[in-house]
Amino acid sequence: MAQSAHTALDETSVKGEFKRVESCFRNFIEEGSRFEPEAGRYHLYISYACPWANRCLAVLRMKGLQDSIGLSIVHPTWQYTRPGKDGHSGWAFYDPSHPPIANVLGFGSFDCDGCIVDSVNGAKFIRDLYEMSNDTLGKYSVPVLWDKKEKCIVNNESSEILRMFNSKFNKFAENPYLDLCPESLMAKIDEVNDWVLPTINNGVYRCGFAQSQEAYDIAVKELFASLDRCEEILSEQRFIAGSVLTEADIRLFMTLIRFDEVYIVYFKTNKRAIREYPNIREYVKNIYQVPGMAESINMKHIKTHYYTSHPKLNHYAIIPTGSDYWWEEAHDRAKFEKH
Ligand SMILES: N[C@@H](CCC(=O)N[C@@H](CS)C(=O)NCC(=O)O)C(=O)O
Repeated sequence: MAQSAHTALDETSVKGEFKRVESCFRNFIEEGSRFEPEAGRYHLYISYACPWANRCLAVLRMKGLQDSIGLSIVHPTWQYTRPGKDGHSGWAFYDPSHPPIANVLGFGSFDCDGCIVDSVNGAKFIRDLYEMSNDTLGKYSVPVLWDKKEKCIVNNESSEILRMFNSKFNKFAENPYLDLCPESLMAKIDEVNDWVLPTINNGVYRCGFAQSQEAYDIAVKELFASLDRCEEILSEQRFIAGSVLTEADIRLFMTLIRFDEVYIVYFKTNKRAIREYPNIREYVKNIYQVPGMAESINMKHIKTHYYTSHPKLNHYAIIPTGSDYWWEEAHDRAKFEKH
């Protein structure tokens, strides 16, 4: 049955726990399949703010796929998508020269720098793309990987888009030999993802979107137990799945880089800051400084999105100051390399 338009804030259990619903478009780009890897055929829709979409952008840039896969970037502040028809608010497109916009209650003024409009479909909202693809779930999330040939969403699950970008477009990639999922490390990568996803990547959302003290208490305990586990692992090896950079690092990093600026305040994850973990701190700097990453991170969009998009959580859309950008400083992680 088709569900009505909603957002992640509506995905809670009777106990007040945040229960993320699975993505629904799950086709794969594969040689010889309906969706062939072709240069110029696919388009990626992202928000710089969204950690899931940001993974895809980072890997697109790291692999050097900018000339083969198109890109659109939404405004960080959610807007009403069907004003007067339903109360849904979500991702919207603006030209960078468009005057600043307010949150849905009319508070604040947020410019459109860094946005890229939808040159493929001329959509005004991410919701439009889902409706063009006969969506029935009613949740209009990013990332979206779009097929220009069949005019539909191929996939909206970041973990799968990441794997496609890593291996399916090597014919067109500037860095075809960069492999973030080497066969020899696959079991380890999957094992790390298995605890990082529920307790860290989604763990921060389970803290922030909890609607009961009990649900929050469980989530925050699991989150900090996993951060301690990361700190321990990273005291012994350079990257989270071993001695080389993998997909597991990109996935973990996207939560860590948002932590001190957003989650500590907004999602109440204030037991300890990331910059206070000696090894994780250096690790975050290291990943931020790998080629292709820094230009994929837009802290202004990140902060603007969270603090201005959910009036229930931050009515007046005031954005806290935050710290200096410590992740741009030199790191010590090369100490793990054998000389
Ligand atoms: N499982 C999805 C999750 C994506 C997701 O939750 N995206 C959020 C932004 S961080 C979104 O677009 N939410 C829209 C909404 O809640 O309405 C993935 O990893 O791709």
